Formats: sequence, structure tokens, C-alpha cells
Amino acid sequence: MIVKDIKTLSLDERKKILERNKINFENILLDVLKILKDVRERGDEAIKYYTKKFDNVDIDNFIVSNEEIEEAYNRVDYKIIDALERAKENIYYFHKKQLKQIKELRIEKEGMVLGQVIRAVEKVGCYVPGGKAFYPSTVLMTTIPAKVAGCKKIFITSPPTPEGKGNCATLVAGDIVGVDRIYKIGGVQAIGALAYGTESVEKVDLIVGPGNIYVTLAKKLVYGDVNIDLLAGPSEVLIIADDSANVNYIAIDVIAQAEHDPNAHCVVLTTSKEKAYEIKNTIEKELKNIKRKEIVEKSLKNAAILYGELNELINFANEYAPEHLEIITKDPESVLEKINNAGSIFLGEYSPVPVGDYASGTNHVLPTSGFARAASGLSVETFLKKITYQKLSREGLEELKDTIITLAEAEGLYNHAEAIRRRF
Ligand code: HSO
Ligand code: ZN
Repeated sequence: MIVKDIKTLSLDERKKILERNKINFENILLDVLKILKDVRERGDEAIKYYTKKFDNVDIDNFIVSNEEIEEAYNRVDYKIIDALERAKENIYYFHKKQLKQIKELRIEKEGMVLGQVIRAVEKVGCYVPGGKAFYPSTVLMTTIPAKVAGCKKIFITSPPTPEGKGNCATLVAGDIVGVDRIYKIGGVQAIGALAYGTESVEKVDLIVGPGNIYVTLAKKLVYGDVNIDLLAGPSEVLIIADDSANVNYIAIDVIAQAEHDPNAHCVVLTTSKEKAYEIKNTIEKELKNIKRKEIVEKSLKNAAILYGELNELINFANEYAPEHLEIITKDPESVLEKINNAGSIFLGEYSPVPVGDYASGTNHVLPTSGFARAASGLSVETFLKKITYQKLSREGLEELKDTIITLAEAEGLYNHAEAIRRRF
């Protein structure tokens, strides 16, 4: 964890922080391609093979049965079920409001009607990570926006447990939302199955959800056969704090982010040099007795605490384009106005990232690794398509006739020109 005056960062140091822990994927790209090809050619046989190879279980039927779901309910604490229900309510609420904001369009102008209708993607596959940890919250975050958008078929896929079952909380979360089917398939083979379809897995139109580097690369490679949401890498937080911020809150928020993954990335930007060192000391003190210490310590090796003037910090934050941005200053809304790039923003000392991870209602599937410069997190819009249309009267077409004919002939497309000319 480095502590430094932001002005004195060398170009290399700055670059290293901005790049996070970039994973070099060239060396695994071929493996991923090979698995995808195999799934496309051999379908279920290939899924069985890779499930045995990577998840270490023999599974004949990848579709979770109703009995399995019932059994899952018996094993999940009622408190967790209640919490999932409550979170579901808030996530529904926010995403329904999002839907209301999305309007169709119809314009009448000089003999033309121009418009845009909105339709839901029909079939969606939601990847929910498993393996190291299970994320029922990700079930809610990926499936609820799809439900709100009106997708006809929503499937979940998640790696099997060592017993060849679905994770109980994941199954219950899926059932609470009312998804159409849950598959016990993980990794590249899951992405391949959803993208191409197999005997037991229905091909989808859109694949969403986070995963490890293999899953992410697989999504990248099937893009075009299907649509995808975004490529999510290791989770990250950037915190902007002034001298009013509570050091203990910042310390635990950094640790909370770091516990995700040894490659998770944390940056704290503060207006006060003393605060910067206080934050470092507080984090180090806390480290002595926390859970998931090993992961946190590894991830904090790459953390940075920088101090400088607020405007410099804001510029840095915009360049970093964090997945999660916490703004803990006297007037966080005024900082928000100057933020161009971030996945989701958490304002003030009572809005730590876990609020959005689980229960405020905003989505937690967000762009990482600086991708927030160009993309948004998951939302209802991810599951919608805009289809444009036009209707011209004879007069409307006459008005545009010469323009179209000139451009068509300039491109050598004489039959395009003729399609216009013939109507007059
Ligand atoms: N922070 C993660 C989401 C998550 N946190 C799930 C807890 N569970 C990526 O936004
Ligand atoms: Zn989280």
C-alpha cells in the first residue's frame, strides 16, 4: 500500500495504479477457444467432460429439478430468505423506475413519420459465479432487470457444488425471482452452452453476469453470436474523502472491497496528508483481526492512498473510472457533478458500497478496469432493444427523392436509386 502526494507520482506509478492488476489473457485465449469449439460441436457431451475436468463432478442432468429447489429451501436459513425478499423488492422498485424513464419515440415531419419502438430481448442467460464463493445477490441483480424489461425466458447458470448440486442460496434466489430454468454449469462451458445451445441447454440471445477471467474471455469470444452485457474484471473501489471523513469508515470500506479477491483494487484519494497516513495506520491496525485476512492482505499490496487538492483528486478519479466510487466529503453532491466516469457512486458516510452490492436497489454488475469510461452497469436497458421505423407519404418521399438517388448512384448502387425512381 503506497501513500503519496498525488503531485509527486511518477508516470510509471500513475500508470500502475490506473492499470490495476491487469491480467494477461493471451496465454489462456486458446484454451478458452478450444472449449467453446468443443461445446459447439459436441454439446452436452462436452459440458459433461469439462464439468468433470474443472468442477470434479459427474453430472448427467444439468437442469436443476423442482425437488432440488424444494430441498434448497429446507437448507437455507429463513433469515436469508427474508433478506433476499427485501432486497428483491428494492431492486424491483429501482429498475421499474428505470423502465418508466425509457420512452418510445414518434415524430411527424414533412410527410414522414419517424419512430422508435422498444422491445425486450427474448431469451437471456445469467451467469452467476460459484467456485470460490456463491453469490445469490448476483442472481437478483441479473434476473430482476430482465424480468422488469419483459424478457420471455430467463435462465441462470452457475457452477455445481462438489456434490454435483446447485448452491442452495443461489437456487432459492432464482426461485424467488421466478426464473425459467437453472443450470448447474460453470465456466467457459456454460457460456458456450448458452451461446450455441446444446441438447439440454437452450440457446439464448443475451448473456449477462460477472465471472472469472475464463468466463469473461468466453463472453468476449461469443459476442456476435449473442449479445453480452459487459466484461467485468476484479472488483474495485475508489474513495474520495476530505478532512471531514471518518477514518474508521474509510478503513473498513477499503478492507470490505479487498476481501472480494486477491486482485481486487482499492484507491483512496484524500485532501489531507494527515488523513492519508491515519487511513493507512487504521487499515493496518484492523488487519490484525479481520476475517478473510489472507485475501485482504494480498489485495491491499496493490492499494494506493494519495493526497492532494480536491480538483486533482477528481481528475484522477475520472481517469481511473472506478467500478465503485465513494465520495465522503462535506458536500458530496458537488463532487458528483464533476464525475464523468464511474460504475456506481456512493455519496456520504452512510452509503458504503455493500449498500449497493445488496439492497438499496441499484445494480451491482458494473464496469471495471476503467471500462466505466465507455460503458454503464447492468440496467433495464441492457435487456431492451430499440427498433426504429419510418412511414413516408408520396410527398414525403418526393421531398427526399433526389438526395437518395444522388447518394445511391455515388455508391454505385443503381438499383437502390431505381427503387426510388420507379415510384414516380
Ligand atoms: N461488489 C461486487 C458485488 C458483490 N458484492 C456481490 C458482494 N456480493 C461487484 O460489484
Ligand atoms: Zn462487493
